Amino acid sequence: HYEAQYLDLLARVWETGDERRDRTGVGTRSLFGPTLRFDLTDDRVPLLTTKRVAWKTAAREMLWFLTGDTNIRSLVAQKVHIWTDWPLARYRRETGEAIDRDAFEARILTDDEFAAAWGDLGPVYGKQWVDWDTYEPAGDGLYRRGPGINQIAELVRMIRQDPGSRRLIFTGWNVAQLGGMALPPCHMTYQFHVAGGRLSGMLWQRSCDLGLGFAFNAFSAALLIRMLAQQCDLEAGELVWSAGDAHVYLNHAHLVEQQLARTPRGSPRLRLNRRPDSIFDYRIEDFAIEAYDPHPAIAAPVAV
Ligand code: UFP
Repeated sequence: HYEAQYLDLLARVWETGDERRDRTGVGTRSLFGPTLRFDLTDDRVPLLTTKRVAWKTAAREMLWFLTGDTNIRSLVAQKVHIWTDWPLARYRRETGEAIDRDAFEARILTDDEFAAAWGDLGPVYGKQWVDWDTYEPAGDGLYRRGPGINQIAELVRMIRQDPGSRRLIFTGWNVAQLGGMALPPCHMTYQFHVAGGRLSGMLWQRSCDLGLGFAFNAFSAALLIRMLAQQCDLEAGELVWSAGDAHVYLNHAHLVEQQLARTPRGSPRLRLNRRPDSIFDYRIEDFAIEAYDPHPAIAAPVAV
C-alpha cells in the first residue's frame, strides 16, 4: 500500500529521530532527507487513509495559491482555517488584545480595513508563484518595478513547448522576501519531468510536520501535478516527495500511536470533472475523491 512508506517514515522519525528544541518551543524528533514516491496513474492519489484528511481544505488552499492571494480572508470565507493562527498570533503580540480565534476571523470577514491590516501573510506562496517581483535599472543606480513573473503560467508554457527540458521548475523561495513572510515556504521547490506521455513532479519540502503538514502537502502536490498534466494534455506519472527536515512534534505522540496501530484501507481516486481553460480556472467543484473510506480524523495541535 502506498501509505506504508509514510507510516514507516513516521515510525522511524518517532523512534530514531534526533530529539531537539525547535523554533516553536514544542520540540520535535527529526530526520534529514527522506524521499517517498507515489504512483499517480489511473487517478491514484496519495491521500492518507489511516486518518481522515480534509482534502477539500488542501484543494481550496491550492486554488488560493494559484490566484496569487496572500490574505487569509478568502480562505476564512470558505471556512478554511489553516492559515489563521499566524495572523492571529501577530495580532495578539502587537496589540496585546486577547482576542479569540472566532472573533478574529469574524472581524477579518466583516471589516475591510482590519482584513487588509491583519489578514495578510506577506509575500507567501501565491505572490511568489504567480507574481514574482522583478526590478529594472532606471539609471543613476536606481531600479524600478518591472512586470511580475508568473512562474506557473511560464511552467505550463514550458511543459507544452519543451517537455524534455530540465528546467521545469518553480519555487517559492524568494530569498530577498523571506523576512516579510508569515512563514517561509515549506513546500518550496517543484520540478517536473515528462516521459512516455506522463508528467511527474518532484516536491522538495525543506521542513515537514509529519503529523499534520504531510497529509496536506502530499495531496496538494499530487493535485497540482494532475491539473498541470491535464492542461498540458499529458497523463500524470509519479509524485516524488523529498523533505529536508522531516519531524514529528513531541505533542503528537497520540497521533503517531493511533496511526501506526491502524491498517491503511482502500485506494482512493482523484477525478477531475472538467477541463478548465487554463491552470488558473479550476474551481473546487472540479475535483472529486472516490473510494475514500479512511479511519477517523485525529486532532492534533499545530505548532505556530
Ligand atoms: N509545515 C508543513 N507543511 C506546510 C507548512 C508548514 O509541514 O505546508 F506551511 C510545518 C513544518 C514546520 C512548520 O513544522 O510548519 C514550519 O516551521 P519552520 O519554518 O520553523 O520550519
